[in-house]
Amino acid sequence: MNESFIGKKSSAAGGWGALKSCGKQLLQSGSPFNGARTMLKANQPDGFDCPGCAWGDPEHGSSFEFCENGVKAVSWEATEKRATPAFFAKHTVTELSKLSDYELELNGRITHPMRYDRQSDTYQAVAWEDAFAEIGSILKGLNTPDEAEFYTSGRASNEAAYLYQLFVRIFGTNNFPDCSNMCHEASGVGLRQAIGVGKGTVLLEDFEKADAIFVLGQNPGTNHPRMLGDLRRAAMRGAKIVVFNPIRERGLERFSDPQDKLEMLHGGSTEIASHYFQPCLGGDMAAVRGMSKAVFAADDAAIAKGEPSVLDHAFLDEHCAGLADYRAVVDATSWSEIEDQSGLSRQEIEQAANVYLSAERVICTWAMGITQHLHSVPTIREIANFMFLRGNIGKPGAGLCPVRGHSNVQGDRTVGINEKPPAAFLDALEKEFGFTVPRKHGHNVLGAIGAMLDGSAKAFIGLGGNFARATPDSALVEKAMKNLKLTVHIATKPNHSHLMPGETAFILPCLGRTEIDLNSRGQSQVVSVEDSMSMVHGSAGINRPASPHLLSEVGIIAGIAEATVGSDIVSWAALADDYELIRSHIEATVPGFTDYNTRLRKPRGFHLRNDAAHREWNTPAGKATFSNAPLPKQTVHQQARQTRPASAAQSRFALQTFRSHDQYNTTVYGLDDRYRGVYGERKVIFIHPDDLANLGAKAGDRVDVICEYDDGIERIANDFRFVSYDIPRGSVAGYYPELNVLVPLGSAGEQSDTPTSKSVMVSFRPESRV
Ligand SMILES: Nc1nc2c(c(=O)[nH]1)N[C@H]1C(S)=C(S)[C@@H](COP(=O)(O)OP(=O)(O)OC[C@H]3O[C@@H](n4cnc5c(=O)[nH]c(N)nc54)[C@H](O)[C@@H]3O)O[C@H]1N2
Ligand SMILES: Nc1nc2c(c(=O)[nH]1)N[C@H]1C(S)=C(S)[C@@H](COP(=O)(O)OP(=O)(O)OC[C@H]3O[C@@H](n4cnc5c(=O)[nH]c(N)nc54)[C@H](O)[C@@H]3O)O[C@H]1N2
Ligand SMILES: [Mo]
Repeated sequence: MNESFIGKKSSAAGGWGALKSCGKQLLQSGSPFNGARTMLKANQPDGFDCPGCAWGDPEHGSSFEFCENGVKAVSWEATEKRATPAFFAKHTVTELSKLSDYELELNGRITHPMRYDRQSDTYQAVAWEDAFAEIGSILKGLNTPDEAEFYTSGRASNEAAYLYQLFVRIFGTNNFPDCSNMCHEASGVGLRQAIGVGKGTVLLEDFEKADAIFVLGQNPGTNHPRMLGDLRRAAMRGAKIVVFNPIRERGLERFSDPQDKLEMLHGGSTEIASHYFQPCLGGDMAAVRGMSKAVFAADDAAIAKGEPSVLDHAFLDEHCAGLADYRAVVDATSWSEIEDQSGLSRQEIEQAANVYLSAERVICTWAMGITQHLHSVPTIREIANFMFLRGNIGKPGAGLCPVRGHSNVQGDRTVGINEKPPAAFLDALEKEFGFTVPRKHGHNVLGAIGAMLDGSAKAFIGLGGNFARATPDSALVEKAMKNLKLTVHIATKPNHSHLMPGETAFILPCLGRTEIDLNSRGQSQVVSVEDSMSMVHGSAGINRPASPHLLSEVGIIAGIAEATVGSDIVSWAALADDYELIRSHIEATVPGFTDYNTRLRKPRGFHLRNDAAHREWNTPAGKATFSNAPLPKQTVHQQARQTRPASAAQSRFALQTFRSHDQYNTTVYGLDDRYRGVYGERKVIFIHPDDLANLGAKAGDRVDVICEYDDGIERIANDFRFVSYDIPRGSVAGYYPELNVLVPLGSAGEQSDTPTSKSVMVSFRPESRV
């Protein structure tokens, strides 16, 4: 047995460890000076938007506004390494398929458009015009436009995304599988029902005013490190930070801000969470309901004593619908049900509720720990219910804040990447461009996979991303992709999806965010993005393109569009040559973009109005609407616990698949997870020491992980190793994408259709090879 991959956890997130890692990353990029110069332009008014995450930028930027993971994302793109035609000629696709995600992307930036040659099993350089012509001719030859799937990953700019949806709708389909289907879909669905808009209601400034911040199902130390700076400032001025996370995440415990010179000099750090609760996987709806129960109880007690109500009756009376029904369902939910499902004690939940009750202004943030479950939509509704009780929405320092993932995933949706587009948007498109817009709803991610599996989908175009690795049931999706007539990937670096070529297959390399995008007049073009706080701002690259043969994403989409639908309705070349024209079309068809081109020139851009933040409710009731759903009958965690195995070794667990500190989704930067004390190994399972003992196993033991989902398909992830960890009993955790083979396609969130990547029932068996 070898436990050498288990090491010391960082004592605090950030600090010198983060700076050291930045230095290492810049050196690895092959051009540390260039890298450092590039970073100084990240999230600055005249620079590019950091492709790392969707956290907002402050009004008064510090001299640098980036983080360790921003450095990783940027130096990964600004690498000197190149995947040239010579590289592709040397390695067959079959050979490349055997590489890990990490090894594959290490080969660097793709330099030429490439076409798959089946005979030699290699990708070979192709002229742009030939690629466009062939793609256009295959798309035109389909029986119906609905046989094509148009995927978007959330890094695409507003301009690229808008042009893409326009092309696809002129072509004739609403098939827009989107990375957000696997991400914050439940937040959009739940919030639209509750408050009439599927986005968060807070601004960055609200974090300076909140008395309490509840952070649910999110690991900002790794995934939104700049958010830690805002949480740290809040903690330092005495705001309470209440965390709900089954895992004790380092960044939520202590943080040393690399941007604070004094803290760095003295080796100090700041405590972030004032309260840290560890619910079982999927137990949050019960935990939040418990807090509401405690709030109602406190209200009853106050009234009995002749004291003022603790609820915000002015808000509830004027702005809310459905309070009585909600109260009834809360009363009907027993404490024992709540304790059993959440895994938290009544005392703990009451303690959290007391923080809520003593705060005038509360923000609630959340991410994938909330959105990737079966009952994510009801959970998000429950969070909204809880926040309504004391009017914590639409006032300074308070509100709902789903923290988005990809840097422009929110913007892509705003400008029309949507398989179920609102009628008003389609009407506007029809009016602006004068064509008949397809009205039939299209495919989301699971819909697209279904169509690929049953053979009704024939073509896949990916605007960025790594579809085959990010989706569930990797093995099935791989087979389905290879059966397609056409696969096209618009990408910066090679990834596994490129290695599942359809009958005809292309990789089309594009400029990255950090690179200068020149038009035919030699002018540098600016794109725009929207962050989690609905701020829209410009982004202009500063580096020389990785290869003279690259086109911008907009240029590539324009090329495919021209070859497929011609230029009668839209002059693609003209739009690709002047992004201001694209923005004028956005202004004419999407609400909120008045004077887009002018306002984009302002240093921090502009804010898209959020009606709910102004207490205007675009819901059917015209009010902020309470839900009254019962708790789920059983979470996967409860089911796992209640299954009685023949022997302890066959016990079942609820598995969540999350991110290590050294990855960006399917892009793996390195093999360490410093904050969790794991080094040089990604195939690990975090498990409670007592569960480990019960299995008769030890830390470091090798196991196969078996999915226990009843659809007759065998799903096994081989050769993982146990890490003993502070995690609730019955819940286990490991990394995505290595564990995606276990996530069943058939298990998707109610109403959100999001794969349930945070609750997969599994068991273990000693690794079969030994
Ligand atoms: N460096 C870096 N930054 C990123 C990304 C990246 O991969 N790397 N990805 C980007 C993207 S696309 C996204 S969507 C975001 C993702 O940001 P996160 O949502 O922070 O990502 P995950 O690693 O999936 O972490 C989920 C967290 O939720 C907790 N959790 C899991 N299940 C539950 C549950 O049932 N209840 C509760 N309360 N907690 C739970 C986990 O323990 C973990 O701390 O980050 C974005 N930023
Ligand atoms: N099991 C499990 N599965 C999950 C998740 C999970 O937590 N657990 N999380 C889900 C979530 S939240 C998300 S958002 C999805 C992510 O799914 P995707 O967005 O599809 O995946 P990424 O890994 O972000 O995409 C990486 C690829 O994007 C390309 N790329 C990078 N920069 C650019 C660029 O500027 N332009 C273009 N055109 N391409 C570029 C590179 O070639 C790189 O290989 O995965 C989901 N899948
Ligand atoms: Mo995401």
